[in-house]
Amino acid sequence: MFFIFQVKELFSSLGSEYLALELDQCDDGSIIQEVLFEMTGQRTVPNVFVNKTHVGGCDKTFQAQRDGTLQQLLDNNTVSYDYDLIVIGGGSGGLACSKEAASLGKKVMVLDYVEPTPLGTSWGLGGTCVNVGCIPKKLMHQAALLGQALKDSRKFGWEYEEQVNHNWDTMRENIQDYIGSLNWGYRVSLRDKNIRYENAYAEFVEPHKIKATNRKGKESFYTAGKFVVATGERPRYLDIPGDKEFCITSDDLFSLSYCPGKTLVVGASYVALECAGFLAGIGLDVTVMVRSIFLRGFDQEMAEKAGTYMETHGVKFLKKFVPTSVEQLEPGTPGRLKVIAKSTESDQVIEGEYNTVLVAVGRDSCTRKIGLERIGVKNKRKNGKIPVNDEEQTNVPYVYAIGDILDGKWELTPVAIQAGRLLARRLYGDSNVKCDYINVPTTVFTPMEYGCCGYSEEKAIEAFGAENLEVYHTLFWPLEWTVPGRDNNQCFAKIICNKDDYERVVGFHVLGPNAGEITQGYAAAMKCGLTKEKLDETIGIHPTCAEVSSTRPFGYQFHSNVKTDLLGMFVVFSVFFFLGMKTCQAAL
Ligand code: FAD
Ligand code: NA7
Repeated sequence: MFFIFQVKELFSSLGSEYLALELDQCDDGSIIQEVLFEMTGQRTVPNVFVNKTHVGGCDKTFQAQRDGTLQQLLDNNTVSYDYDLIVIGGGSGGLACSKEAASLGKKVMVLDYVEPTPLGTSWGLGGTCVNVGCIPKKLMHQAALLGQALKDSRKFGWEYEEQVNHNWDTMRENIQDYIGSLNWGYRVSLRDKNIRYENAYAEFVEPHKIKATNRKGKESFYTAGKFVVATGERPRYLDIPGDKEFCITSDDLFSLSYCPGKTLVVGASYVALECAGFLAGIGLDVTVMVRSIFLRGFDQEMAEKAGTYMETHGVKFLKKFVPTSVEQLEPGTPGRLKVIAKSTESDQVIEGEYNTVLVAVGRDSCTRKIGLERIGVKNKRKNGKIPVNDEEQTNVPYVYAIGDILDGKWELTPVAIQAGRLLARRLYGDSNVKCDYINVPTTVFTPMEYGCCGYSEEKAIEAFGAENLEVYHTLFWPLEWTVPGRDNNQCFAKIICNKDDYERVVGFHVLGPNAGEITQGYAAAMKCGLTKEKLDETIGIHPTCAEVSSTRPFGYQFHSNVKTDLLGMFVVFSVFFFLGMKTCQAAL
């Protein structure tokens, strides 16, 4: 009975209709059993047929499900679908997957719909990265870097009399124009590939079928053999009085029609720190309210240094506080807001006045209102994330998921793109290459950029044990910073090596200018199995920051004066002796 139950459960979860003939309840059950034995050589139940093809008992049915043949048999049903593939979500992952599937000759539809923020902000095709993520963020970071470059330029001989000011409207308009051109480009590329694009909200209504509701509320229904869910995430709110009425999120910031003025940023992860960094960089008065630590999940030594650099460069921090209410004192663009916050460690209550409050306290997966439960796709109750196997397949075999909504995977554009492309190639090409989620590089674009690949020191200790790790680190001074006299001994790099495995580099971390450009190269080397020895053998490019680990081995400092070198080394050595887990091969 248990096996029969299991098989029924399987077909239910696949959303497949089935007919169950209970032999013990049929008058001629024993005759049918004999006929089945003659036909299939199997007398036991369940005895499963799909579209007239014999599959077998419970084990064989589950085996067929695992190797995909069950799905093929189900797909061979005479049912014909409107599309081979429907992709829900036209962001980084969804666009990459749909374009690849179309290139492989499939009939594809993409649906993308942006629900406006509580303040009414909306945007075009392309998803988070292009509209309200990586692209505007990096461009505004660049605006801040240019401000710093202006300051440096006098030391390089540039003379100018006029007072230099930053104009928010000019920056926003030019960035939004560029984004508009990208939105247009995506639409054109979908059309060029004969992909049907609908600007409509999609939800599953029954197996293999979605409802699409457009901006005017018009409903249409479409079916497909396979579905890819790539609906991404949206900013979370604080759930305190006044947050949705008066606060903005990153979804509003980049197209804000006025300069935000004196700003409170709530949250301390990368979205929060990056936004705080560039707002301060363009000259605004910025405070960050930090509940506990900087950059949860990242290497904490690096995170602390990135935060400290911000602190010494004009960003204020309210540490160990959380807001409890936001009240409007005066409407306007910007208006005036009063924020009340309480300490996480004592009864202390504080209040402050700001023009803008930017909430960056995490993001929620857009998976709760898309009818997953109607077709049996499981998602995590806590965060809505969708668990998938190593082929991005959900528990319902014809439904796949990619990008930010995946459980336990990286929330990064290149990861979503890679997963989407490879998935389409596996489904419709003859590839079996899976997305490799290990050693994914990333960069936090704080004023001092932080690039990393592989394990943080904390995670490496958990994975390998402190006694099996060698951690090399160095402070460095970019050549370009010397003449303008910018901070010495602030840029920092470290590598974490597994002593048990030929000192293989399992973690790379760098804090300094162009950290993203540097980290990308190290990521490739780590993919090839980089070891400390190979790193030492590699000749650097001089004078660059990337040579930090090559021209001089880790533990050395360069372009710095002896006094601060010694001080830096003393600090490093103190940490080493205190914690008893780091090795620094220092020499001058
Ligand atoms: P998304 O790009 O979010 O696309 C999902 C799309 O689906 C959206 O357009 C959404 O509106 C739509 N949608 C949702 N539900 C439905 C539905 N039911 N029907 C139709 N359409 C729907 N990553 C980096 O790699 N580098 C960075 O520097 C970086 N910076 C970032 C900065 C910020 C401020 C933020 C918020 C994110 C940043 N990211 C960065 C992360 C990156 O943007 C995401 O990892 C990436 O966009 C995820 O792609 P996706 O395809 O999973 O989802
Ligand atoms: P994260 O990485 O989920 O971080 C959330 C941050 O917000 C973190 O610093 C939290 O502090 C803080 N937080 C969470 N809730 C609160 C409340 N109630 N009050 C104050 N502070 C709070 O979110 P991000 O938005 O930065 O990034 C999410 C992803 O989006 C990221 O991976 C990118 O790919 C894009 P904590 O450390 O928990 O104390």
